[in-house]
Amino acid sequence: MAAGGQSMCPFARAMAGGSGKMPNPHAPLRVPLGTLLALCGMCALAGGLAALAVSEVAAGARGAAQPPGSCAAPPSLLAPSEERPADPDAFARAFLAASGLAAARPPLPPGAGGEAGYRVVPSQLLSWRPRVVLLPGFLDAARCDAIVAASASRMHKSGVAYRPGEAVDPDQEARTSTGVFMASGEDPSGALSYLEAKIAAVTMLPVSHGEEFNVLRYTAGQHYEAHMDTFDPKEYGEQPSQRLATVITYLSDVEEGGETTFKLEGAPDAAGAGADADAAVRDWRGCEGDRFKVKPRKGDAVLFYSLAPDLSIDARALHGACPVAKGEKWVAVKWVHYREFPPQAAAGGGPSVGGAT
Ligand SMILES: O=C(O)CCC(=O)C(=O)O
Repeated sequence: MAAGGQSMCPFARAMAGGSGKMPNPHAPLRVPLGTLLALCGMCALAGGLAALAVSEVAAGARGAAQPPGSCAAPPSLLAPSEERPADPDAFARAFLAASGLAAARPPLPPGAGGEAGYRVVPSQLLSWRPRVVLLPGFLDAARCDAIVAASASRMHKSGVAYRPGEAVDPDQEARTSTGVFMASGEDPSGALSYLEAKIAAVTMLPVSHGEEFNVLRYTAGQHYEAHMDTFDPKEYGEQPSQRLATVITYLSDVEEGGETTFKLEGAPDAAGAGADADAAVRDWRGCEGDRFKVKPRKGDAVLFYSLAPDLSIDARALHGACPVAKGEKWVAVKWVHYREFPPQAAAGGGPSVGGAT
């Protein structure tokens, strides 16, 4: 029992060094992350979320906290009918309050442009080859719906990028979705601006490096063949910048199909080849077999990097959208460059990339 006769949450006990003392905010934090996550699970917060990256508490979280160490049932964080976080920000606040983390390790005074509190973004590292991270419950359902509503009347056939000299094919079948490019300010609900800021915070790539959102809708049978988000200078000519990271936010569930597939995932080298002959792509469109796929779930986001840390193209980032078998799929795609977008004249040229993939 803790000092006041109140039984302590196992999480809080660990934070206090296992002695049952209340946490000392100045004591070094000795809890390994794995233990922290396991104990957090005991406080019934994380539900089915696979892993946790800690980085936010909204300032309001501090006021809303249960006493650190108390293990009262947290507010329900999963919408029961949908089994997803009803509100990612409420999830973050409740996690921080119930865990005692903010009390044990109060946020430090931020620097210029920093945030006053912690940010909590659950994440699952899906792959290193290429680097792919799942962000479950990244966007709440209401904001997903608002983005769909803001874009629905503006959709037109999606385009693809052409190599210099290649003829534009208005009947191309490589990408059969409809879509629209939207600046965040074009969404009157503010949901796109919220999403844009959250993507920037998580990737640590500034908003100024991102293209406009490409909101896409796939109906049954529609797909996007495997492609790269980068523009290989050998095929497309010299580029002033490249898409470094892509964040695909799923705005709807899909009854069947519609997965984002990475056809060279796991290939041992960044050229996409290597020892595994099976890794070679023979079928650019198909999604059969046990290739690595990310299932669309409303509100989840998947972040992947198309460039290696040395900014060379990682061919393993080749990806596509499997045909929707049943239902409808909506996504908001954000491409983020290693230079500001559009690239400034001083950075070596005009905007010859972007607009379509
Ligand atoms: O819809 C998807 O899952 C992938 C979309 C995509 O790869 C793209 O638009 O570049």
